[in-house]
Amino acid sequence: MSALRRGDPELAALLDAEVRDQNNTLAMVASASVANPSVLAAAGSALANVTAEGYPGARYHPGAAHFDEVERLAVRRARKLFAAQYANVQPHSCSSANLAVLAALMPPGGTLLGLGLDSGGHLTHGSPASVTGRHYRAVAYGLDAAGRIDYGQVADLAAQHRPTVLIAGASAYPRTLDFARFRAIADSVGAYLLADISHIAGLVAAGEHPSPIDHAHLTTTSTYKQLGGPRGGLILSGRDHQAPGPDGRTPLSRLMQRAVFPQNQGTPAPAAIAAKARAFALAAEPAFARTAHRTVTGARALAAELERLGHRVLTGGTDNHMVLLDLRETGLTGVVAERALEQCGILVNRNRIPDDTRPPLVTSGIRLGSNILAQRGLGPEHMAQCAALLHAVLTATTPLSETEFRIDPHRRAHLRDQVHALCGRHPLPYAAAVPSGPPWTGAAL
Ligand code: DSN
Repeated sequence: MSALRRGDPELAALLDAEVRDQNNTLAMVASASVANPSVLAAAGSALANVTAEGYPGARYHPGAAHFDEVERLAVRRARKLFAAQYANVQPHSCSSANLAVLAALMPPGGTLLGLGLDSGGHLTHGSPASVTGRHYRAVAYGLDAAGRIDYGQVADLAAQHRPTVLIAGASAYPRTLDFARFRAIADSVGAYLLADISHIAGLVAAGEHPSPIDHAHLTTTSTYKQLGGPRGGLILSGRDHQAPGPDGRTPLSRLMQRAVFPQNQGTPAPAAIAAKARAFALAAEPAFARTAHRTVTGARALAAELERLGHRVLTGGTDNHMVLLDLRETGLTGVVAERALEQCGILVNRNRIPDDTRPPLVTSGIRLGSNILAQRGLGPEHMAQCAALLHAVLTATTPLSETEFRIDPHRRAHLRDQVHALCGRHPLPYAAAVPSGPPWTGAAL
């Protein structure tokens, strides 16, 4: 950063402002976590200068001796962290990992069964907006009346459609996933089970959520949502790593090696792989487990407090880090709530709720997450204050349309000061390294 500040002050000022804003903003985006400075250092290291396709010991370029060792280290650490038999650390994201897995297991036109996007599924689980919904015959399962995954429906749809791949995983689902039950359904129709744990990987690593590794044939995850790692993805496999692929012969682990490179990606990102190695080591430390516990207990307390304040919490609570709010009774849309909160220094994201009639850019709900709160040291004992701030902003917001609103400027400034003060008492680990600069003004002001 010193070199950047000297050589390109314009860019450096923007990056320093980003750190200051992150530090002074209460980020509750459920799909985000904060990377340790040592992870950021690895991600910005000179390994980024290495171009080397292939795998350790079998590259298509010279000069990869250190990268080979780094990739082996990342694989070893990933396997140990998740008690897996197989790991591929090269996917550039979990979406890339999912596309690689699906392409390896199914020809175009094959059938996959995944949680519908409107029920909290992910784009790559068969949404029509993704190639997974266009290249495959995607069937969606959904939720029951209580907002929980309807396992009976999953079993019925599996029996009816005989999918090649069943996906267990979600982007907006606050309850525990029953991987054993998913596997029993997959086995009943001879399907492969893919577990996408992008949102809960940190909880799985820390033992705060049951692990899918030995239930699913393959498990995928992103490395930044909850692991505090770099932008990137990971493929894992447990007891089924040598189970045969669709040809009846090739072990799944070998299939995955080819699926990532050369079938779906070219050159890996060596510095990102180094950063993954660092993040996996940190995630194995006791401090990470303590943070994961705080993440879950904090989310539970936040959900309870928001309910007490009269908000409608989907499923009535949470088992993980995520709290979903149905805003329909408040008169606010998801986008209005998101923008009003951002103006007061709180980051959450708009989210569709089951049977939402509003489009994805508007929505009738918001999704909150406790990952970064817990990383700042904010646990259950702080959630009454966090919920009060959320409540104060939402009740101070007057909707003018589905996308426009008004908040009294004095009230907004007062709330922003309160958020700022809370953040100041619980700073992010790297914030002190950044020179002071103009005070935070709020991105949407
Ligand atoms: N999948 C998106 C989310 O859940 O927010 C971004 O990673």
